[in-house]
Amino acid sequence: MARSNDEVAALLQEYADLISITGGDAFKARVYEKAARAIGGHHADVRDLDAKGLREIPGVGKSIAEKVVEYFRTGSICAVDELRARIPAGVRQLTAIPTLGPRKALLLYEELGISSVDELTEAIHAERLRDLKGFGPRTEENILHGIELLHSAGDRVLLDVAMDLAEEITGALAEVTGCRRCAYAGSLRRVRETIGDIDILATAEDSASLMRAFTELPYVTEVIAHGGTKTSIRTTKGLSVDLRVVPPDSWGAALQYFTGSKAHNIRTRELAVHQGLKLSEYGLFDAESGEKIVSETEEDVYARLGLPWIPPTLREDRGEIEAGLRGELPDLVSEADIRGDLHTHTDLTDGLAPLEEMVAAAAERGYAYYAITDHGPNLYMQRMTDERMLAQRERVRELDGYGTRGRRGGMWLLHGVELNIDPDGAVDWPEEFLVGFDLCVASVHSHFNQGREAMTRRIVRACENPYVNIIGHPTTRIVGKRPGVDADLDEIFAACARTGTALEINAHPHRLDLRDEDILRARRYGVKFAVDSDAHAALHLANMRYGVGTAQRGWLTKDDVINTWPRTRLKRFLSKKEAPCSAEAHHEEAQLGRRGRRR
Ligand code: DGT
Ligand code: CA
Ligand code: CA
Ligand code: ZN
Repeated sequence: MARSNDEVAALLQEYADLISITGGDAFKARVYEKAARAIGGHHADVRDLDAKGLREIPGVGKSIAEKVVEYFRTGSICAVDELRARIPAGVRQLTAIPTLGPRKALLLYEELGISSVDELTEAIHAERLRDLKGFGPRTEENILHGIELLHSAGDRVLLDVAMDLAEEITGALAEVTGCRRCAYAGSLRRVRETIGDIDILATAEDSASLMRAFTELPYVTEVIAHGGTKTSIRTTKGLSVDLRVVPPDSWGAALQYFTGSKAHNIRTRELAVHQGLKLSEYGLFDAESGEKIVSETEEDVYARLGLPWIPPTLREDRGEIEAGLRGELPDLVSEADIRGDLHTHTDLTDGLAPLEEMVAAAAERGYAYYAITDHGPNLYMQRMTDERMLAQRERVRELDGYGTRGRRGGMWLLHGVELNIDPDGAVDWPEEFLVGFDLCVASVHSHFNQGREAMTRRIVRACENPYVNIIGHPTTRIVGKRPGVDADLDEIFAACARTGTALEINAHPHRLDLRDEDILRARRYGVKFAVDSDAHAALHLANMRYGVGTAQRGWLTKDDVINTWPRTRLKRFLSKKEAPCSAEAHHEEAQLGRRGRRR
């Protein structure tokens, strides 16, 4: 894992933002933005590269390479510091509002002297923005919404940021002499989309050495509390981490308690009371005698409560207790069930890696099939043409069966596309051209603010296209940054079920779209799902785990997720839409399914 790549990427992105805010060269800002993405997605740790090695990364030129080297030598980049100094802190605070661009932020500062989010809220309510060029009532509404998002995101961080840190910490603590067990709990173990703080649990002979090692980790910026059973630190990412050390015979009870959620715990505690037990962070006890009951594993704890072990991703008090008591917990899809990835990019459009590299990385993950879905021509700046797409198809066909040696059959490569759903619901190519693809993902990439009815119609129409197999990142939300589109999701779910179109669960930690609550709803319509990485670099294929976690939070089983299916079943799913009178054929298949095949 290359944490330094993320650091450098964040710094270059900030530089790009600063260039925009200061009214600098827009082209230059884009160059830095692109380099930030390339470095963030680069497979090797950039800390280990010299200027020459850095320049081999696509989009990284001489001056960027020098800045990166400077960063590792001195801990900062002079040019970034200079621009930082030119921007009042208040303006930078304004740009944290997801729906407010850098230019507007600067304008607000220069014209109205607004230099904080609170001042901006006040100014909007006092209608002081009305006289500014480019600020209509619509903009005001957008900004207010952005402020709301900013506040609701609070200090929470994205799932992958917390996961990387937690794995590093548990890895380091497991090395400390005397550490017997060490694991992360809390919202992270439940795979929530954002994480407030990391909760780590350990058992050890001697808690003192573990606690000391914890406070001495290199990325600790502050020790908030230091004790024998609980220590809290803050890290360079601003994220806090709690470490609790418990006796080995309380491990199960403690892990259950600190995994939460709080709502789930309240229910399990009620069950305990009914059994004459007491369940707390200190362990499981007999309520009458106060005697501690050995609870080395979570299975022990749940069994004492009359429940099967409940997967952490279900522990939100959304019916899992009732289902457990009835013995009807879903057999959740797991990462090991995933046989392939159906939405990925290459450097033919905005991906960073060439086709061969992506395919090799997919084979490395043991996939049985893999779809390449670069953008169609309607997405601006992607420069896609029929010829380029067909040339890519040739190369995909040549690679089909990749990795045959030493393995049965090799990998089935699907040549697909990510189509752009235009404001009317039409897509990039006519049917004659679409028929040549093995699979079509279709996604909304622009015009996010259409009205509810138009947006619903737009997506439903895409579902009705006989060549569209998957709706990519269906709501287009960006976690903590952009709300999902306003559409009648129920109508879309029904359309997906009716037309045999799968809904994507985009696994990128910035997206996680559909999100858990939407999945729970969609599932009731009998919709099928595709959990996809939407990888733009080989490294991103590993984001699959976050998509699977989200699918689990939506209670999905293998049968619900098309990319767990064997090839033949997937092939049938992808082709049946194209059959004439597909709706009827569909209906017929459903009937047959119910009655069993007669022949
Ligand atoms: P976060 O950190 O906001 O992302 O969410 P969590 O779920 O990790 O919450 P956190 O860190 O405050 O606490 C970790 C777990 O400890 C939580 O999931 C359940 C348990 N817990 C904390 N406070 C309470 C409480 O007041 N009652 C009960 N029953 N459990 C609690
Ligand atoms: Ca937590
Ligand atoms: Ca906590
Ligand atoms: Zn994509």
